[in-house]
Amino acid sequence: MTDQPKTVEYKSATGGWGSLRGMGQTALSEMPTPGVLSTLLSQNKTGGFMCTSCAWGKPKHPHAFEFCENGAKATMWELTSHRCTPEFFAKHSVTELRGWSDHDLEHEGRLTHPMRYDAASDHYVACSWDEAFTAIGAELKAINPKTAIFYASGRASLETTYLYALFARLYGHNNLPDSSNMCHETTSVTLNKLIGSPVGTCTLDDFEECDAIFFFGQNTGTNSPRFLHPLQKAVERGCKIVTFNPIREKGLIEFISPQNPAQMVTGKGTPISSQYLQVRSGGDIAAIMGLCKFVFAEDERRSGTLLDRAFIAEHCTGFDEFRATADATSWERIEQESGLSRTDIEAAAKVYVEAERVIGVYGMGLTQHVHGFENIAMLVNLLLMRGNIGRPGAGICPVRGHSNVQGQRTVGMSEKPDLVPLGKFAEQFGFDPPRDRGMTTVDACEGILDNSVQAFIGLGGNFLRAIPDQGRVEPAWERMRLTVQIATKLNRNHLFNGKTAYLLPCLGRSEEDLQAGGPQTVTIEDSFSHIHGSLGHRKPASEHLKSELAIVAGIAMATLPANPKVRWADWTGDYGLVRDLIAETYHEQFHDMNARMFEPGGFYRGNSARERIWKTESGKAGFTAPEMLCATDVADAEGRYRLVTVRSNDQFNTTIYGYSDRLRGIEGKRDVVLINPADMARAGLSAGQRITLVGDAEDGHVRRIERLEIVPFDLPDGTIVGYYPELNPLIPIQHHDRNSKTPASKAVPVRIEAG
Ligand SMILES: Nc1nc2c(c(=O)[nH]1)N[C@H]1C(S)=C(S)[C@@H](COP(=O)(O)OP(=O)(O)OC[C@H]3O[C@@H](n4cnc5c(=O)[nH]c(N)nc54)[C@H](O)[C@@H]3O)O[C@H]1N2
Ligand SMILES: Nc1nc2c(c(=O)[nH]1)N[C@H]1C(S)=C(S)[C@@H](COP(=O)(O)OP(=O)(O)OC[C@H]3O[C@@H](n4cnc5c(=O)[nH]c(N)nc54)[C@H](O)[C@@H]3O)O[C@H]1N2
Ligand SMILES: [Mo]
Repeated sequence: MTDQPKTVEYKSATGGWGSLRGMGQTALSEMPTPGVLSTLLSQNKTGGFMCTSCAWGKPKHPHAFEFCENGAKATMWELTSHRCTPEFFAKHSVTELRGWSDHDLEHEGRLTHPMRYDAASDHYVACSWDEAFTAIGAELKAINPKTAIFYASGRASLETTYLYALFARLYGHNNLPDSSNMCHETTSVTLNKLIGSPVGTCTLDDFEECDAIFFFGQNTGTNSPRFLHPLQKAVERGCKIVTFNPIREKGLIEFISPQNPAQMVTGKGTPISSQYLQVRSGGDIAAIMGLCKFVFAEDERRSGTLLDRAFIAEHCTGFDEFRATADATSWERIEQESGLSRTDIEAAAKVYVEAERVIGVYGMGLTQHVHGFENIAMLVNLLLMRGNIGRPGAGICPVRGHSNVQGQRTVGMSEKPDLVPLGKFAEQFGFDPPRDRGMTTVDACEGILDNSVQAFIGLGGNFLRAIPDQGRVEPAWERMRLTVQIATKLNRNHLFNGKTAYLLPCLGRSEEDLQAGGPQTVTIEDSFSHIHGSLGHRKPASEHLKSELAIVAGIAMATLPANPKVRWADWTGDYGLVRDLIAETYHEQFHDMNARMFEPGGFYRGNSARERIWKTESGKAGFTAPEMLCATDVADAEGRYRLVTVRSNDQFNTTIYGYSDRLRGIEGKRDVVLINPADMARAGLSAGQRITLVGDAEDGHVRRIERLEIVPFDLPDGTIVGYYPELNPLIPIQHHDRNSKTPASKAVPVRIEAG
């Protein structure tokens, strides 16, 4: 082959001066209000406010700067000096704003007034809070509660979320999907079934004791950069990190700590992964099967001393079936499905075998697949073989997304009634909660498409932009009777409105929340089940804002009949009363919540699986014998690619801070498709060429995105990459994890057409 195009990449390490420049660019663009530095210095520290970016743990002994490039961007984005006012909405019609990019919409700044959508003029107009609450209450009273969706994007506090879910149940439904339904719901369902805990078993301390970390499909450098510090420390004390990811993500290759002057000056960072395996998207079941096969073989060679047989006998079910499946799986198929060589997989497995304590880390690369359940189940298998769950320095560690997404599920934000203490709610609030299963995100989309959903309330987020099959759901959205969005900034979802529609502006977490009882604290739960108090100190962006809790209470009061046990006004005045309610409902985990919420490092609500108490049906931890080796159910075919949708280093989900994906070497654009040079040659494509991506699900729906630029990139054959949310219209709604219904945003079947 002649003249293969050079693949694009970032030449420096993660962190370093690049990350400081990244923060500087956001500061220039947002011109944050004065005092932002002191806010940043209190970020993620006891008595300060908890970052609204990712859910990574907050250590007991924080760094001077306990924030990262992307946490700083999130804070500056919230504390922008730009304002999106009624005058702005008078100038621009809603239809006109649909032509704006995600970045430009949010860049208008903080929403300042409650707004009502006026269909006659196609403009948002300012209204009073009273008007909004009364109109929303009247609409909710007029419809069947089972046709309403109460969505939450995982930021709102434990207090607000607890009341929001209570409101839904008092009103009459369990339709409580949250962003977790597009994210780690695969984790909640899989881990709950297999180890009896819907969340990970590790805490931050485990990273100080582990000998090896196996990393699957989580982009640390961009999505949880504070995790780079414990990883760096682990490597420095000899821990081995083995990574499985189709993309060579910079953060997992080399890190320069901005807190380390020597590294900053020399530009020499710490190598992170000792081995990096570029698995095909959807190839992890096969790859982990290969790891397990090697462990079995090695166990035989060592006369049965390698597996933790005592642990397996006492604590596990399904081992023999799993072993039989592993034995029956050929290396040939493993190599074909994973795209990795047996030699490389065996070298990785040697690290597992030599390590006394192993942690398995993962993110969206495992959860967002049609067989996401089996992806995670295979990682559980690998860990269980040597008793790597439920002892110090070992465990399973899903890296959560939104800063309180895990906590929202903990305090009742769930469509699955069996996961919620409904009996306790009944007793505390004197009512009969609905017991039927509510809608997930996918169910909600289907209900909007078939017109059975009448109302949608969004407690934050950008639902319509984050879901799959956006091109189909957008036109159906406007058939709803009522849509309500509680938000800090304008986004695309706000431009699609039901017959009655309100946009309600709320305080951000960094802002002072002053209520009748004085300034209020809120709480959040991090990825490690630690609960932290968060106190905002900044002056609110507008005097017309209300807190999320006050908005939820306002709508609830306008909707529900009076009930002496349900004291919305008192709760709004003093969030401590809500924490007392949480402590009463979830006594074991949240007792004395008010007293404990400012414990350094947060208070731990515990995890039974960590103690090897398995709250599963069998009372044991489960091995799984997967029926397939490939995490997608769309067969390979000539010209069909597996599209992976990912985040850049310059976005938080649908919030696009800017157009610099520095860590992948892509600057100034997001309308790209990354593809490897060999695939380019086979398809006759050249760098810079504009192509069309076409959905290839063969379900009768046309899905196309035009004018995407081809960028040569180091990737496995057949795996191509593009950005979320721009490519969401290509994802079929039925392309979701079979067990949890988490949309499969990875390994989406597509074809490439010229032009
Ligand atoms: N700055 C910033 N931080 C964030 C977010 C953000 O948008 N910006 N979002 C937050 C949220 S809500 C979430 S859920 C998390 C998401 O954080 P991640 O879990 O890191 O999610 P993605 O950005 O989707 O990246 C998925 C990774 O999986 C890899 N991958 C894709 N397919 C496969 C596969 O089949 N197998 C394997 N092994 N790997 C695969 C991709 O190459 C990529 O590195 O981050 C949170 N933190
Ligand atoms: N193709 C593809 N699709 C995906 C994913 C993917 O990897 N690929 N990832 C999925 C994942 S993991 C997730 S979590 C979802 C994310 O889906 P969402 O959580 O729904 O989306 P966000 O982009 O986080 O929401 C951004 C909006 O939240 C509002 N907001 C910001 N701060 C606050 C606040 O403090 N309070 C309130 N009330 N509002 C606030 C702002 O108006 C902002 O525009 O997307 C999913 N969709
Ligand atoms: Mo997420």
